[in-house]
Amino acid sequence: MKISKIKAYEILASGGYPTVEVEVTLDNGFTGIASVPYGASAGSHEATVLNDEDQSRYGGKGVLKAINNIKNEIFPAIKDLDVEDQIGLDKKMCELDGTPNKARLGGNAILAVSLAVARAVANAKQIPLYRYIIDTYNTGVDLNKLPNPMIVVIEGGKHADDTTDLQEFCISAIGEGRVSENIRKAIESYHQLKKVLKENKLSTNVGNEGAFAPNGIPDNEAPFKFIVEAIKRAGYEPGKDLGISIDAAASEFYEDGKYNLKVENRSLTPDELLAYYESWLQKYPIATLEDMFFEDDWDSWVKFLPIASKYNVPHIADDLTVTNVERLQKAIDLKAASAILIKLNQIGTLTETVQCCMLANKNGFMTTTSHRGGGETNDTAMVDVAVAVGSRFVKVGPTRGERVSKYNRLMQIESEILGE
Ligand code: 2PG
Ligand code: MG
Repeated sequence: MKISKIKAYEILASGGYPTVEVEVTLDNGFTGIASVPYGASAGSHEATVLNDEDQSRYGGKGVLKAINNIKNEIFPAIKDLDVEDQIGLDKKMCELDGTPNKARLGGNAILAVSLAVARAVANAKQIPLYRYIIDTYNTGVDLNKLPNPMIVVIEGGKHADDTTDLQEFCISAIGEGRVSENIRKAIESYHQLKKVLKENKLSTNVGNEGAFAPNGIPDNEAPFKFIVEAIKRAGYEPGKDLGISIDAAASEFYEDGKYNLKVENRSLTPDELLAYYESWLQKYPIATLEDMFFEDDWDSWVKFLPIASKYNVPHIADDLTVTNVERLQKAIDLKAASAILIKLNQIGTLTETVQCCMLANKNGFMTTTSHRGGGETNDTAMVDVAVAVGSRFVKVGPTRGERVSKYNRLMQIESEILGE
């Protein structure tokens, strides 16, 4: 099978700026469509999102350069390749780009093609995308254990104004049972959270990811209390059925060796912040922690891991590792983290994403596959990847079409696997 045609064009992502969508047609007539998201609090080591920088269109955020790169460079370079060799095809695009972070052709251009090709081949074989990924990379996953929801319910940081310094507070399903039931439990708790916030005279407007962004919140600790209350009111047991996951996205409030907690009007040293975090671990049913320190503050990551581990809580690396096997290997060697967040567009090809997950699995690092906060699309490939590599969680917001499409895909996969 070879590619006979590639269409590439701009579509709008949920943040209101354009992103790349690609439709690949194979010589047997089968097609695959894919689009890519972008982050709001993107790590500095991520693959490049190539924007036009033409101020006359979308404030410089158009993606026509990336689209032209697909048409004029990528398509000619891959059109004679065997599309069933996804690994070779992704490698070819990386070589063609020639930079360590896909800065020349754009990570957005390369990833859209990588995923659209995989979809087209899966369609040609008449198998679901997750099945194609399992077969292509021999992931050896146990499909009896599907990823559980990690639902963002309160957001702050770069995702919303005048609320917590920490970027995300999530409800994670930690009990056994069907994924669709676990989604229900977490979402019912989210509905209760709305009432709890209102009773506390806090706004229930939502942020980038469809989670509540309560203005006037007193400190970064308050969300824990509200979420515990919400889980109980929904009729579930905090710490048993559902736990709390947080993503500090600490790079966003780090400056010159200090962590500035604006909402609390204080600036903490890494050691003071670490002690603050430990007090939360003692008090609240925390399921996972993510990016609790700045993306290059390796010392604090290393110091913090034994503390998180003492409470059996995985510390997930996101901006620290950016779905990149080299940075993941460093985190493994230094014992800086115990889990990794997976975002396809941080690295820019399907193959590199799956290879990163395989390295994580081999080293006992739990994976959580995640949406993006800046602009998401209705593409659900991240869920198929999560299923195919055996991620423990998928992290996605609770409302808005581009978010619920991910949970809906997960429930569809569950139903398909159960033969319903
Ligand atoms: C994160 C993500 C997703 P962004 O930090 O985990 O929630 O945010 O896409 O803005 O980097
Ligand atoms: Mg993060």
